[in-house]
Amino acid sequence: MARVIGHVDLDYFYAQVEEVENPSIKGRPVAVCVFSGRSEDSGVVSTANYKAREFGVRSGMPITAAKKRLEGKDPVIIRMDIAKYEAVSDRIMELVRSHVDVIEKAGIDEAFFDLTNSSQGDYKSAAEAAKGIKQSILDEEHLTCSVGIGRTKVIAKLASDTAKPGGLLVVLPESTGSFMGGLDVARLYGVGPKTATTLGGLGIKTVAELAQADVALLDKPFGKKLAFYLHAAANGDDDDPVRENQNPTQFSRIITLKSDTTDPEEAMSQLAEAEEDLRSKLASRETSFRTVSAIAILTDLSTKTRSKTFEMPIKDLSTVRSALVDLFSQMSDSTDREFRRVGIRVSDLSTSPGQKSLAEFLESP
Ligand code: TTP
Ligand code: CA
Repeated sequence: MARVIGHVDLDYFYAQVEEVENPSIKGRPVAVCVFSGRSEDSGVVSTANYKAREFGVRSGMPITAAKKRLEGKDPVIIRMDIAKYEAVSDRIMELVRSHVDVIEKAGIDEAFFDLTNSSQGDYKSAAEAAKGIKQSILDEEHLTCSVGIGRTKVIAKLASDTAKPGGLLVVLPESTGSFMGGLDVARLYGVGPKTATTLGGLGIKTVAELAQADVALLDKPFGKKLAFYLHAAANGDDDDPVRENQNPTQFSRIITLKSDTTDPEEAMSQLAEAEEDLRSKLASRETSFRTVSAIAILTDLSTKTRSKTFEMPIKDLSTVRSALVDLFSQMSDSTDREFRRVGIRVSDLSTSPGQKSLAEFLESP
């Protein structure tokens, strides 16, 4: 049976999350920036929405350069808030997980997935599943993404890149050669600028040229392992499987409150479903945590977190509910603003079956 591999990648991720949170900025050029704090505008652009890209703003560009390009264009310059994007990322990964056989997170806004079993190798049914993924990310998070499907990770990633922004591209196994052949080798997954330059030196510029190259020719500059991978990748034959990420470092859930509040108890009561979700996730993986954090996104959209670390690993989230209420109280005491969204994060994870929960530990003689 042909393998059916997918790749999903969110469009202009950090900037799109900011647009969703504040729709009034849509249509204006948006740059999400990391301010280094050295001087007022020192730092770089993390990402920009497509409107800002039209004016030449790119990831990695100094903030001063981006501001110059956006002068008079009614720009929105936003401070990067990684905790917020991580929380959205976690929710999206869980959403995708519910549609696929296996998922491998490959970055904050991208993942590979395997649909071989559930589609029985049928690309039509895989295309329907991909549409379902796109639609549920749009319904639940109001975010657009690009999805690619093919028989390897390399093909799937190339397909999602090609479909960007907002598209879906299914590369049938029999169309692999015609899809990939003409592309620049630099677009292959795992080929960075250095590898591309070395390949160029060997007269190899397109994927088709790499596919037809003698592997022995590639051995010398790249070593056997990379040479083999490059050749197989160009032929659409690499067999790298989609692997579940074994060791997540944290789990979190964030919700939007029905109305803004400063009341910690109210925040916790609206978090009940999210808390249950986290609790069952920890239980199903036999995972304990040592640190619990309360997350609040305030009415000015700033994100605050407060954490507490315990000496013993905790198995059951419900035993730390009062600690969470305390953390939310400390946050509401430290600001005049109300909570707009709230969340819970558990981290310092450990997995060892048979571990005692805090309650069991306290009750044991
Ligand atoms: P990308 O997927 O590379 O970019 P993107 O999602 O902003 O845009 P595209 O529509 O082209 O996919 O990166 C994902 C996020 O990672 C991005 O939103 C911000 C962050 N990032 C940085 O912080 N610095 C960088 O140099 C790059 C490339 C990305
Ligand atoms: Ca992206």
